[in-house]
Amino acid sequence: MQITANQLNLKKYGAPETPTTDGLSETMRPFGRIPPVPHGGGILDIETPLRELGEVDCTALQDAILAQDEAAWREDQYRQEEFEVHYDTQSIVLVFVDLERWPEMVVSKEPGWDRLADVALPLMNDIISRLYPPGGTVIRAMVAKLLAGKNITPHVDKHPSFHAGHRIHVPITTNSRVRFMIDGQPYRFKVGEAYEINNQKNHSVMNKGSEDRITFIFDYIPPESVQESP
Ligand SMILES: O=C(O)CCC(=O)C(=O)O
Ligand SMILES: [Fe+2]
Repeated sequence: MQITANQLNLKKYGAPETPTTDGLSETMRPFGRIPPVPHGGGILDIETPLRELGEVDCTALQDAILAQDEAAWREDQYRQEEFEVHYDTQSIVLVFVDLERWPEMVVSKEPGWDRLADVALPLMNDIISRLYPPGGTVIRAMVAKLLAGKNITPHVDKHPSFHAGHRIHVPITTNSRVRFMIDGQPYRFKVGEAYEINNQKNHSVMNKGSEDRITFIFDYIPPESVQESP
């Protein structure tokens, strides 16, 4: 699919002069102004704490993430400043949705896009095309590092944008002392597999290990929640 400049609405980095496909496939159209989620709709409940999505090949993304320097991890402080529970994390953000304009979906490219999109897009496309209805929108994509010995305290993701889609986790590094808790149950996520977490249930993460834990996370809104304006 070709995205033209006037379909883009990149608040921070400006629209490109020339039309670009940005490497997107039919399964994803991350940028642009998408009509609002219909009133009373847009709530998606996966009705289970966790869905195991099976094996994925994350080696290229893993290599690219592990090659990032300290500056990349410090470039974007928004998540840890805005969300208290993420205080002990660092992130590299590729795509983010403007929370203030929700339910209008204004999605922007963030600095992590240029760093990681070439390897993150094929992985997202693979997962979406195999497991979810195509033609929706990725509204967030980021790499989240939970520092050694630190926690993400129990919370429910509150903003309505967190309830409109699927939150997918792809572990990049972990250790035997990392636990992901959802609705009171502990889980150990494996590198080489992907998971969908139910972020409407109480969840938290503990990293009691001596190594940082790194996960690639993206939010996919399927097309049923994205209705065209009349
Ligand atoms: O594992 C993480 O870094 C984030 C976990 C979380 O709170 C979420 O995905 O909503
Ligand atoms: Fe969360």
